[in-house]
Order: sequence, then structure tokens, then C-alpha cells
Amino acid sequence: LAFAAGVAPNAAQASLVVRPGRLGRTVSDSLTGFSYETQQLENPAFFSADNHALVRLFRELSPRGVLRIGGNSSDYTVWTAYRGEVPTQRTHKGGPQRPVMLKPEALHTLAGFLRATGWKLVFGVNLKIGVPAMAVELAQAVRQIIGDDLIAIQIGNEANNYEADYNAFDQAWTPYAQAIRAAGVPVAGPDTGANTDWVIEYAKRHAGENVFLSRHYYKEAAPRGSIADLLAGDAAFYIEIEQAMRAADASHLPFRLTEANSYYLGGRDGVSNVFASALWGADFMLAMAQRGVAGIHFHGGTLDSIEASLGRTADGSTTSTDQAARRDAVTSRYSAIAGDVAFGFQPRPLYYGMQLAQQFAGAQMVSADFDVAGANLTAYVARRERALLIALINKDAGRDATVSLSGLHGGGKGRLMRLSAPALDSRNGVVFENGTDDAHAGRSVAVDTHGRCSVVLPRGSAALLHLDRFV
Ligand code: BDP
Repeated sequence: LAFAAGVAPNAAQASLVVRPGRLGRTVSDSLTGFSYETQQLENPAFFSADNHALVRLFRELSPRGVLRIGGNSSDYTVWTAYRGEVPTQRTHKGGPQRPVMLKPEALHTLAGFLRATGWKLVFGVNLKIGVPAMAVELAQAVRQIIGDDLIAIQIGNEANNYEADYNAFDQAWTPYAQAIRAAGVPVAGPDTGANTDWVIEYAKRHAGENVFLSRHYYKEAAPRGSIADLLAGDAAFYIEIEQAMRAADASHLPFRLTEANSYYLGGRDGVSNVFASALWGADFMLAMAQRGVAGIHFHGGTLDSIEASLGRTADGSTTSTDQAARRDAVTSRYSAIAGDVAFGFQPRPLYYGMQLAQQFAGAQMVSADFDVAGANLTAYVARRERALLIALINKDAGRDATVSLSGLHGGGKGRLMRLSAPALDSRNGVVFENGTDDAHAGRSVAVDTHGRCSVVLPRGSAALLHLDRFV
């Protein structure tokens, strides 16, 4: 690693001036989220209190996360307890190869999973196939079985892909929403794929009867994408988010990215599933949190569930007898957690990036002036009671950085926890030093009497500085 070998001669001399008096947004407690296909529920053992490995990975990530169930497959799901007519479904193109069969048992095990993890639920019902009566029955069953762990029902997944415009969506959506709310079940939306104007229009028309506003985010479609492209960020999207947040603030509603990840169509191999995705994920979550987004739900799950949602067949076959390689092979490329019930589960690089960002949950953002000296660096500062948190992310593939921090009066001693891996394209060997044992506890950092300290940040790595007695 570069920091072991010394700082490279072209290192960026960056400086971060913290402005403790200038407070920003309070970061939501439920910043961390996941999104899975409804098809994932076809195996009731997946989201189950008995699936200890997955329960642990969720809990260790966040004590108050939110799981969103939806995706393309939610629009093709048949609720098996529904006795009415379901139209013959057009399959293969733009949807699963067969309708998803959702059984009551899967909701019961899901309820146990949520209790075991402390996570809450956002659940999507059909709009595309146009069976409101089934959507209402399913929404009622979810509410009854999940209870207060249900935050809201969403109606239709990315309706911008199949409704002509916002008005057409609104017309199709309104009878569903009225019936679901009349049954006493909370509703959120519009869960659009990419239309911020839909979010703004929806807020105008439905704010009073909604729990939160939502849309999705992906940078682009796979197989496009590269490590350089991902780490370049997405300035245009940040501006859109500010527009969505103005609508959310005006209507006093939280705004959530109910589905997000690097590259849609299943993710980009060698980008979505390597260490670069951890740096991207941490930076993306914190950039969103700083702008007031209440939750980011990273989409993922098993390969068959994602491929089926795209109308494709999964080839998760592997000849490897290595358990870790098998878990990887059965999982979609962008998923933060790899594995399934048969092979067990393990974190992917993105998981560690989410862990870093999750440290900010519940804290209040603080302003800072960051001179990045021409390198691809980002920084986020927040305070929680007397503690100050500083995330430093070096997304530059070519330059190490030395960051001189100031404005840390009263900072005293702190702990520096690094997020690193052998290289940006590493699939394994990712470490986030947030543990308590000596080998994983990071190192201590001293702030001088002028409120200054300095952190060396190797190319392609991040660090979290935690000062616990900041006044
Ligand atoms: C989103 C869909 C989801 C897909 C994902 C993808 O909601 O069901 O799995 O794209 O293309 O638009 O990877």
C-alpha cells in the first residue's frame, strides 16, 4: 500500500477547513437501505429470521435500515391468496420469464427477518399489469403480517418505462392509491426510474396523502461503465437531487432513493463488484445525505432474481468448489451482499463503503471548505453530540493526497479508520477498520493545540476520522 511505502512525489497537498459553526442537514437514522426484487421472496427461507448469516450482515450494517421489496418483478407478481382474475402476462420482453408467485408464507418469514434485524419495510405492488384489486389485497396482507414495520406501499416500479407521461401515470395510479389508503395502508411514491419532474409533480398533487417521495438512480446501463467513469461522480444528478429536495422540503416529506446502484442491467463486472464500488458507494451515500436524502436503497440479490427481472436467464454456474466463489457466482454483479440460502452469504466491496457512510446516520452535517489541489477527493463532516466525524475519500486512481485539516479546536485525540483494499479493481481483501480489536481498530490521531492535524490518504482509499471530544 502507498501509505506504507511513503507518499508519492505527485501527491496532492489538500486542505480541509472545518466550519463547526455552520451546521447542515441532520442525516436520517435510516440512511442505509437495500432493495431486492419481489422475486427474491419466492424462496421464503431467504428473508427469514432463520437465515442467520443474512440477519447478521443487515444488523451489522445498520440497526435501523430499510428494506425495499420491488423492482421489475413487483409489477409481474401474482399474490397466490388472490382469487380474482389475473391477465395472461406478456413475458420475456421487459419483464420476468414467468409471473412471480408470492405466497403468504414468504410474508410471514419476512416479518420475522425484519424483527430479527430491526429493519423496516417498503413494499411494491403491481401497476403495470393493471390489477388494482390484487394490489389492494396484497397491500392489506403486507400491512397485517408485517405490522408497524411496514413504512409504506409503493405502486408500480419505474412506471416512466411504461406510462406515456406523468398524467397517464397519475390516472392509472390514483385508483390504486385511493383503494390502498382506504384500507388503512400508507402509500409512498412515485418510485420513478429517473424522472425528477415526476417527483415534483407528484409532490404537488399527493403530498398530503403520502409518507415519502421516491425515485431511483443508476449511473448508466451495463455493459457501459468503467472504474474511471464511476469514480468521476455524477454532478448533473446532484443538481437534480437538489431540485427533488426542494419539492420534498416544501411538502415536509422525506425523499428516498428507493432503488439505486452503479450500472443497471445487472451491474458491470469488474466495476460494480470491485473495491472502486466501495469508494463510489460511500461517496454517493454521503453526497446524498448532505443534500438531505433520507435513504439510499442499493439494489441487489441473487443473479436469477435480477436476470429474471430483466427477462433474461441467469447463468450463475461455476465449476469452483470454493464456497466464496460459488456465492459470488450466484449473485448479481452490483449486489452489496453475495450468496444465497444454499451457499451462505458474504459481503462484497460495496458493503464496506456503505458501512463507512452509515457512521453518519443520525449525525448533523457541518460545513467545510475543501481545497482538493486538483485531485479527485471528497470530504464530509458531521457532528453527533460531542463527536466530530470526518470522511475523506480519495477517488483518484493516480494521486495520493495529504490532507491538512484545521478548525478542529478542542478536537484532542481521535481515531482514524481506513477503508482500503490492494487495488481499485480488487474483488477481495477490502478492510474497513471499524472493529474494536487491535488489528481492526484503526490508529489514534492527535489534533494539535491550533486545532490542526494531517492525514495521508493513498490513491484509491478512504478514511474516517472520529474525534470524540469535540466541543
Ligand atoms: C431497474 C429495475 C430492476 C432491475 C434493474 C437493472 O427496477 O428490477 O433489476 O433496473 O436493470 O430499473 O439492473
